Amino acid sequence: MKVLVTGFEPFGGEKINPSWAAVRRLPDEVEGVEVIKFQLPVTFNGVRETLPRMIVKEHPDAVVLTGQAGGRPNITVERVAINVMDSTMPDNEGYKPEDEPVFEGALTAYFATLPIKVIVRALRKAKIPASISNTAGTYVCNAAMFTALHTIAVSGMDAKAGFIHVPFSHEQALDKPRPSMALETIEKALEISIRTLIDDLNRERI
Ligand code: PCA
Repeated sequence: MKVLVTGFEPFGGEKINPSWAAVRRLPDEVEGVEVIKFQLPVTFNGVRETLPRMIVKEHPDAVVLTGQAGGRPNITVERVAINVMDSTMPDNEGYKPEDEPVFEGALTAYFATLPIKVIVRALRKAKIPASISNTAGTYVCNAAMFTALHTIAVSGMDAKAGFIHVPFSHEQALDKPRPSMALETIEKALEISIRTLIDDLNRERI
């Protein structure tokens, strides 16, 4: 089995993005499952071009996308991606879409196909604050989640996909009064999420 895990490059004037900073430190193999790590650009066009190519090429059993949700105090596992790009903050290419679809003619929304509640329970059992989020926003993270779920749906693949948002790291919060989490904890949270997902896939396939 193979799991594709992505994080994002920095954006919004930050020097790091804790999602990629944590993903790049993950092991290359978890419970005998290959972990492919990939850094995504924070651009609406970049994710819509890169992700479908990666998913079709790697043909993973699951896709775990991660991104920074600055201001959120805990790990949030997203429930839904919507077919909208709407942003007042430009992406890293200066693009600021208003009320545009991620993919013209596609469904209004896709639910995550990861076992989101099982993941949240596993994180909380490990004493890591985590909850379900019912919105991934309308910026690049939502577009990436929508793109992954749409790609899997239209190509008829049997892969699970979803998105995990992580807070600012302590290092990022040094100069601003915002909630933050240790990068080590974020990394541990992602590893637990991947383990939980693999256990779930194994159970389903017995
Ligand atoms: N967070 C942004 C995009 C990239 C990232 O890490 C978001 O939540 O949309």
